[in-house]
Amino acid sequence: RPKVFIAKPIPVEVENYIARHCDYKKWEHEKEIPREILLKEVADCDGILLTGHKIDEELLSNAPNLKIVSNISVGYNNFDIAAMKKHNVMGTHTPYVLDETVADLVFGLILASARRISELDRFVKEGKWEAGDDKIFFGVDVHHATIGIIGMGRIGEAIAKRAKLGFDMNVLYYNRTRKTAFEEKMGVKYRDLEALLKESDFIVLMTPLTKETYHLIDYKEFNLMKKSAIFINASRGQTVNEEALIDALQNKKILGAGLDVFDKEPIDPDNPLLKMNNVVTLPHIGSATAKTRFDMAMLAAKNLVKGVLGEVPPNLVPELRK
Ligand code: 8YV
Repeated sequence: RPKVFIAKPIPVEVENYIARHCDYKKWEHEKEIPREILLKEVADCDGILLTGHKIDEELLSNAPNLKIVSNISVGYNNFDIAAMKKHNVMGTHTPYVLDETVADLVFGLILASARRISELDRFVKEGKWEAGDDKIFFGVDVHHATIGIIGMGRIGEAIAKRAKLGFDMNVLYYNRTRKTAFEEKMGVKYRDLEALLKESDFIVLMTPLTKETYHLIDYKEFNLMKKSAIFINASRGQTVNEEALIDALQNKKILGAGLDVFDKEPIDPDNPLLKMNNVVTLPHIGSATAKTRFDMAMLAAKNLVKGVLGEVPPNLVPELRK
């Protein structure tokens, strides 16, 4: 039977599925597995199930039997694709099952930022609410505003649908490739990045992290945004230059931000973003509902089992398809 290593806790049903096909060992603790232990555990494995751990030359040359790394996540910027090709190791991710859940969270960030929900929740709980002029609570409208979505993949489309059908927004998008069928179906409009940044009230970054999208949003891009713009990121922290974001917020180049992801996660407690009332911060919870995380783990397990049995798994990442 193939040998696999499960590098993070998963639901028991998913573990039972793996047990039907493989011998396995697992990391059972909530705290992340230390790198040295991971390296040791995978040395004789045919497959690994994990989320976000770096898959690089060091790990791959340490695991000569490895056939597949199955990521429980849609993003796979933890894969060194060149090294995986060299070692002939397959890599899979979990598309589709989290799209709607992440899109919901993006709208949570949009609403929380625009209507200052987190800030005013703290205000009420701190006993500061007094009768009188309530102008101090004013926010900005989401409905009918212009939203610019950068990265019109599966999740981008789910956000666009909510924006259009739920909030009657003017929806702009920027993407590597134009999606004309989706434009026609949903009434969304393509813009180049510069035009999108200039026109949008809400700018949503929803692109995978690649060499091309690293620091896609930098000083120059923040300078193009409206002073009233709200910036939302639920993709990866490194798609934006965090120093430029902090500068834009400190110097009032934009109105606010809603952030689920950061340059360094967990974020340093002394990061200036944590001191700003106009910034909503979340601990990378885009896909974090029990159902969606279950579906992601099960999909990843199915990919893993296919891979260790020598078959082509359904969600092989595009860069590793033959
Ligand atoms: C993570 C994500 O997988 O899917 C992704 O790309 O960023 C998340 O869903 C999640 O943080 C796993 O714990």
